[in-house]
Amino acid sequence: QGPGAMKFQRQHMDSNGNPQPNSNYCDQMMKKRKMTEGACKPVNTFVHEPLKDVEAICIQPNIRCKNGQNNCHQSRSSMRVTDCRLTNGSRYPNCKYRTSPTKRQITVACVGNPYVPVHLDA
Ligand code: PAX
Repeated sequence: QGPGAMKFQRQHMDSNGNPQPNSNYCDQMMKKRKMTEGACKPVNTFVHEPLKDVEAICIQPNIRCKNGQNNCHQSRSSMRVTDCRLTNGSRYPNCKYRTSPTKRQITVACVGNPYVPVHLDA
């Protein structure tokens, strides 16, 4: 497994996490998954679905990514996710997040062989 795939899993996968998390979820998870080191990552999404289902998004048709590359793929079904957004007054190293659980289709960028998710595009 390559470094990109491992980073994706660290930053975006929480398969066994409660899809209806409490309001502390993002504060805890952003720290635990090391996205509050050096700076507070402004926005990050966690996906509460099995890893195999997220990896299978890579076999959906290619679409254009926000950066203009064409290695993005959108999930057919909506997925349970939690969006974490840095609050306005939050200042490093005290990273404070708003926790927003929702269901939506997600778009990932995939690379490599095996061809697996490395970036969450939307
Ligand atoms: P990333 O750093 O953007 O990409 P993220 O998804 O966790 O990480 P390394 O070697 O790590 O630098 N890669 C690509 N990136 C973008 N587009 C394509 N097509 C692509 N193909 C490969 C991780 C790695 O993927 C590689 C890229 O070179 C990186 O390699 O989002 C900023 C971050 O916020 C998250 C998603 C991004 O983090 P933005 O503004 O660039 O879209 N994020 C954002 C989120 O989790 N949820 C959200 O709702 C939004 C808006």
